[in-house]
Amino acid sequence: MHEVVMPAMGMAMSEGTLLRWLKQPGDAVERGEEIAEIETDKATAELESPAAGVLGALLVGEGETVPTGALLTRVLAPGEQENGAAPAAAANGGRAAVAAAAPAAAPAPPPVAPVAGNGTAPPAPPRADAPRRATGRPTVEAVAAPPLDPDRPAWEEPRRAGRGRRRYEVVGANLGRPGDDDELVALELGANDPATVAEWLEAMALIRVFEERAAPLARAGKIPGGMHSAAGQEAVAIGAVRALAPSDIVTSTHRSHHHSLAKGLQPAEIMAELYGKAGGLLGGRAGHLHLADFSLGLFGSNGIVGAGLGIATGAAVGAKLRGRDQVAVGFFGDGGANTGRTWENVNLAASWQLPLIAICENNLYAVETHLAAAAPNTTIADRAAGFGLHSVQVDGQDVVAVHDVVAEARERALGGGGPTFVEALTYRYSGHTVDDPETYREAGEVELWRRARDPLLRAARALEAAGALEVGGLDAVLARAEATVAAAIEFAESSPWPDPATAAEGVYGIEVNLEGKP
Ligand SMILES: Cc1ncc(C[n+]2csc(CCOP(=O)(O)OP(=O)(O)O)c2C)c(N)n1
Repeated sequence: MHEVVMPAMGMAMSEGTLLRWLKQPGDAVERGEEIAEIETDKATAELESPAAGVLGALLVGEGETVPTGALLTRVLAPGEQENGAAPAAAANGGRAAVAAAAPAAAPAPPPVAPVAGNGTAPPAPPRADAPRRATGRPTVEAVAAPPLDPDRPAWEEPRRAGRGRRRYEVVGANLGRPGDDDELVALELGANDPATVAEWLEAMALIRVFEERAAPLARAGKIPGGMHSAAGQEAVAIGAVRALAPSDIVTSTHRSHHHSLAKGLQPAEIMAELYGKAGGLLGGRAGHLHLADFSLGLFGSNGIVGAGLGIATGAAVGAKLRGRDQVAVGFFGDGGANTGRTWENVNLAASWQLPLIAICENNLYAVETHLAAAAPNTTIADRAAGFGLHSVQVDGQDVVAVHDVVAEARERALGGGGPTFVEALTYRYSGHTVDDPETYREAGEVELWRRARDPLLRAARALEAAGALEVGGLDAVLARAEATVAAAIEFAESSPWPDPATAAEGVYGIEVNLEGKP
């Protein structure tokens, strides 16, 4: 017989909480197999069986805090009885055993909920009687992996998040991939003023029209160097940036127009920049991979996947060292979330409690690779939670939900509560670039998202219901955006080409003698 006690995981640890039993009395266990989750004031950990055998009575209930050294259960040899052991109540200072040793008397297993993730319903709300974690983080909830359906491609199957625990917050309804019969659902305005949300709709419409009018110009070669359209992802950019102060820092990705427009760049200066014209934001030298305006707090789009988050982390270090009321937001994609540097930054931000908001736009694809083909745990917010920072999975097609999550994250950061990780479930309507033949998506997939999840339609529907937009008023909103984008294209067309004599200007940080003369 082997006794399992609450371990002392540090010199200062005097007690620990038993969060959840992973095994029940009578269950066969292997040596090293996890039998319970425990929590100290510093960490959550799995408790392993000290030997192979059969689990005895559970002497401590879920959610109970006991001193280190307190007997939790025993591992018995097959056929061995617990009768000869010291009475459990005496061993634990009068606490009664919580379950009998016989399997028939074991408590019913906790209810299961579907795992949250793309393509499934969000987990059921936490059980009312579930133990609260001492740290105030989200309640631990049991989830179960659904059975795999051999007739469906592997990547369509939602994956189990973590080890059956939900360590992140879920915000918003209608998350992830729509079902075939899903209908569009208006978003909830919550405490937000309808007039404010109406402005967000105008801003999202501008992004949509900008992308849709720029795409054929890129295909026609007017915009050189390709183009990554963010059509479909407008709510992530507008929801997030509208929750920031103008002085907050934003870093973008290769898919950069929505972030840049949200942060205040003008459509005409972006369009002329994409054309490579002198009237562009950076004189036609930057293109869409280097859109930056430090005066707006836009610290650049970036051609290196995942690199923008590092710049945002640096900005967050700067804000903290200077004691500024400022946060930094780093956007990246699900592909970016599969790079090591992303997690180095998340870990650093969590360790140093930086005012960083890391926003992963999970649009399901990195070029042609579906997320599930690249990572077994497709719930990126769950991965992030393992780094010990507040992590949220939000409906990225709901501008209000994104706004509210980022506003709360900003408040948390400025209050000294450290960084937040946000996984926004979204979708790109275009291919990876606008020239992408898109052979990797199922027929009808894009239409399904447009019909059932479109962020503009969902906002418009809510505003109509609130009386802040006349029924069918989205057409007028889009018409205004069309006029603005048409003027931007006209500006880009009529802008001169950069003077070749200025080609080296702005390229070097120090003066360089290009002619090689002394
Ligand atoms: C470090 C690095 N690796 C690979 C690439 C090539 N590349 C450009 S975009 C991209 C996919 C990025 O996917 P994701 O981060 O999900 O963003 P999305 O394109 O979906 O917005 C890749 C692999 C790159 N630019 N940088």
